Amino acid sequence: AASDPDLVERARRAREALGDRAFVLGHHYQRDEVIQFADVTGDSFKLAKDAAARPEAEFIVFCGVHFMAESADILTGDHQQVVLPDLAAGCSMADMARPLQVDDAWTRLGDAGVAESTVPITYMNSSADIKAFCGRHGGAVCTSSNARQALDWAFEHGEKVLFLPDQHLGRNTAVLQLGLSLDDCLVVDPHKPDFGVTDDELRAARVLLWKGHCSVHGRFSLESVADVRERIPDVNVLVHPECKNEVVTSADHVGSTEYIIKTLAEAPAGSAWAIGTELNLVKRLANEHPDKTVVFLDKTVCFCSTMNRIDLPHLVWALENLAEGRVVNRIEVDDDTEHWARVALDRMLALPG
Ligand code: CIZ
Ligand code: SF4
Repeated sequence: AASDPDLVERARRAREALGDRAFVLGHHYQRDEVIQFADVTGDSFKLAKDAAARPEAEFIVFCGVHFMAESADILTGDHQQVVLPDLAAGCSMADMARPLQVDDAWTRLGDAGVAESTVPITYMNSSADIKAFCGRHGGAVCTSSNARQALDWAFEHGEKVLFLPDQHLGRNTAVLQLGLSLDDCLVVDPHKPDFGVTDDELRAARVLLWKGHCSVHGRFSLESVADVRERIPDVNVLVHPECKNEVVTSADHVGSTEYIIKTLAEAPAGSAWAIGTELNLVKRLANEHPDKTVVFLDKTVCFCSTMNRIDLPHLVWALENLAEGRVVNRIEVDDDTEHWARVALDRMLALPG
């Protein structure tokens, strides 16, 4: 549906009034009505770096979800205020790893005698608290583009990795990129007594996978792949590594959001692509590449519901308030958490390209 013209006009006016004092970031999974006002688009890590490169911007308006706004606050200067247009835009995956649960799991590893030899690695898609946990315990952050380098680094510093919070990215990286076996991986389930694992299993495993997943990417199945191959015989199946291992294994290509965008840009005219990632991005790619067949890798509609909470009315509300001098929905990470999360982020930034 086209955006309400009155709202578009109000957003334009407020944006103009703010000028260089504001910088609007749009995650690739955002709605078109929001993306049209983004000064820059990207995945969560690129956006946080883009914000840090704009020290003159007093207000960073983050059109994305909560953990991304936290990362932007961590990586930008103290004089820059990060605003999330709707505070209810969380991430179900990030919410699956709570600080107290992770502290308890660490105690559990200690009881089994393996905490000292374990390096915690958290995916960017986690709260600042979990990033700080990794910083405090000798670990690092990773993205879907550098998960392999992060695991290699972790195995130089310990015998085991605790991978948070996405079991699928952790498993896919360990098995498909490091050549470990599925049996080297052990799921740690915060909802089971003793985390669902025995001491012997903890001692034998190489990669401990926190039992979290993305509610969008976790939905694609082997049936989705078989079905699209039947409908479009020469289709290229391209999926994000947050998908289940069996889906990634049956796909033709796997990679981060930025990789998906680049692959489509380089694909020859006339080629056909079924994309296993968030629907707003897939629809935008289909519009941008009318010379190619671009379809969503599933028959059912699959937006990220929390990403979609940021809509034009919320963006207008945030921009108009900022333009009138009221800072609304500020996301601010406390100093101690910020320090340790920054330690974990800096370890990622030091990884070999
Ligand atoms: O921006 C990112 O890092 C990604 C891939 C986000 C997401 O929600 O999966
Ligand atoms: Fe979280 Fe998945 Fe939504 Fe990304 S797409 S914000 S990982 S629930």
